[in-house]
Formats: sequence, structure tokens, C-alpha cells
Amino acid sequence: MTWRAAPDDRRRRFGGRIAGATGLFVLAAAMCPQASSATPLSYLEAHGAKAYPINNLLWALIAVSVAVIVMSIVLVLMGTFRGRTFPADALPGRLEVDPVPRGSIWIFTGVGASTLVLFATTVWTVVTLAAVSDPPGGKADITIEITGHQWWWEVLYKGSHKGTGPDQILRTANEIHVPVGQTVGVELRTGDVIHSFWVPSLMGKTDLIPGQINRTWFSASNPGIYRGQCTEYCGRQHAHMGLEVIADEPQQFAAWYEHALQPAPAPVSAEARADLDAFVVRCGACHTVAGTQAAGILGPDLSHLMGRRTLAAGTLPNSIGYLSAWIADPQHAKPGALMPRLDVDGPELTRIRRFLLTLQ
Ligand code: HEC
Ligand SMILES: [Cu+2]
Repeated sequence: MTWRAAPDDRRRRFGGRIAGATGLFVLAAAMCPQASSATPLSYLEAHGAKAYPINNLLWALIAVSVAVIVMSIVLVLMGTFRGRTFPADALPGRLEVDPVPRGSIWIFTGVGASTLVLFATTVWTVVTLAAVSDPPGGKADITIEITGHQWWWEVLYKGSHKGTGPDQILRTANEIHVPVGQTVGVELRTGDVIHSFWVPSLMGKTDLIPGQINRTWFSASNPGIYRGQCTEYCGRQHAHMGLEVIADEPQQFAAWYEHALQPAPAPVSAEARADLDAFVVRCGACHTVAGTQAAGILGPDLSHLMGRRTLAAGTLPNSIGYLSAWIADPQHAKPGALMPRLDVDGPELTRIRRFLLTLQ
């Protein structure tokens, strides 16, 4: 009957399409490691001494998982298509049990093989964790303290190549410049709830726990921008708690550091003075700008805001348009963020923005 052939046919074509789509997906996934700008949070590629051993383990575990799935599928298909025929009179009643335990060998082999593989991967995992727990040589080249806040990252450099005196201590937010090839020790604290610090191409995750300091480290082997993210749910804007590690050549990093230590330029005109005053009055209770009376600590340090690539922990690009929108209504871009809508009017917004634009 023809009405039967049609659905069968369609099913076959549908099956072909699924196979095609799966093939494309696998191909796309295989190409992902190269497309790092399209997948900024990629843990499939490694760019530092801490990331390499973790990455090797990851790929090995992926290979084992894929092998197990392929083997299971092959065995199920073999069982399905080899089939077994029974004499018609044995059905539908009872079947005679085969006295020779030919099936058991499969069970012993399967359990034995998975136990061995699980044991091997456990040992490898423990060895990897031990290998990356301390920086090479046991000591980091520079140390930074990172404090998690709902929903941004405070970054404190505890010194530079010039020493650890108070004049070398640097505070910034959400963007972590580091010198390529040097190990960066990280001390993690939190100002409120539990967060987790993760820069997938450079290191694994480490939690930020109230009342204690957790230590970790990383290094970047290539110059570039590495995206990071809070990975412990910490409230409404958890997904908008991103960060960037920017790995510069050492002399470039030194120049950045030197510049970042400079206070804001003193106002040179009456207009600039008024701009600064507007900022201090409206924003200074929560934000610090070095060299001014603005010394608040509830929000990110804005001393060199214009040097940053993003606003509000990786949520918006740092352009004049987004900056104006953020000042006018931070709750629009990041509902629930701890910077309230301040109802700054047009002329005041212009003054404050003009001041912020001087913070190179
Ligand atoms: C009640 C405290 C408070 C006040 C007042 C306040 N802010 Fe904020 N501000 C914050 C907090 C908290 C954040 C971090 C928000 C986030 O990313 O979740 C922030 C973030 C920002 C950022 C983004 C900084 C970055 O590194 O990404 C800018 C820019 C900013 N504020 C500008 C201003 C300006 C300009 C004013 C005055 C008109 C102002 N703020 C007033 C608390 C405040
Ligand atoms: Cu979080």
C-alpha cells in the first residue's frame, strides 16, 4: 500500500538530516579552539603555565568520554542488528536459560575496563591539581589582591617592580593588566557573598569566601585579552560580573603601571573646577578618583576610567554613549546593581561626563 511507503521514506530522509546536522555540529565544535574571539570564555585552549596541565587533562577526559559513548553505541547497535531467532514454539512462553555463562565475560570486561580508566583519570586529576597548586619556583613575580563585590571586581596591586612601598600600591577595577610570562599571585577576598574567580584560558576556578583569603596564581604566555567571569551564583547580576585580564609585554605593563599611579590632573579652568565639583558632590561618596576629594569605596575606583575597555564589569563597551547612559540610569543596563539611579539632569550629566573624560 502506497500510504505506508511515504512515512517510511520521510523518516529515512529525516534521519539523514539529523546525521548531517550532527556532523556539522561536531565539525563546528572541532573548529572552536581556533575561534577564540568568538568564544572568549574558551577553556578548550590554554595560554599559561597553570592552564597547560589542566588543558591536557581536559582533552584526555573528553577523548575518554567520546570513546565510551562510541563503544556503547556500537555495542547497542550490534546487539540490535545481530538479533537472535527463537524457535516459534519457544514463544511467547518461557525461554530455556543458556547454561554456559557466555554473557558474563562482557560484564567482567566492562566493569574491569571502566574501573581501570576511572582509576587512571583520578590519579591524573590529583597529579594535575598538585602540579598547578603553586607557581613555578614557589614564588609569584607580582601579587594582586582581588575583592569580589556584587557585581564587580576590585583589584589591588600590592607593589610593582619598583617595590612594595605605599607609593607603588595601585587600586583599579574589573580589568587586570599583567606582564606576559610572569607569574601573578592572586589573593581572593569578598566584600559580601561567595563569588568565584575564573579566567578559563589561564586557570581553573577559585572561590572567594567571606572571612578568609584564598590564594591562587596564573600566568599568561601570550599577549592578549583573556575574558574571566564570576562562576558562583551571587545574586541578580551574577552573569554581568565579568572581567578581563590584559597581558602586556613587560615594558608596556611597566608603562601602564606608572601611568595608573598618577593622580587626576588638577583643574586648569573655572569650568573644569565646576565639573570636578559636580562629580565629587554627586558621585564622590561611592567612587574614588585619586588626587581629588572623591574617596568613596562602595563602587569601583574611577581614577583612570578612560583607560578601561568596558563599563560595569564587562557589561557595556566604554564609549561616550554608553557612559552617558550608565550615569543617567545604571539600573537600565544592570537592574539591581548597587549604583542607584541618581536622576542627574542634562547639564549636570554633561559636566560630570566632561570630568570623567579627563581621566585618561
Ligand atoms: C551609592 C553609591 C554610588 C553612587 C552615588 C554612584 N555610584 Fe557609580 N557605581 C557604584 C557601584 C556599586 C558600581 C558598580 C556597579 C556594577 O558594576 O555592578 C558603580 C559603577 C560605576 C561605573 C562603572 C565603573 C567600571 O569600572 O566599570 C561608573 C563609570 C560609575 N559608577 C560612575 C558614577 C558616576 C558618574 C556617579 C555620579 C553621578 C556615580 N557613579 C555614583 C556605586 C555608586
Ligand atoms: Cu557571581
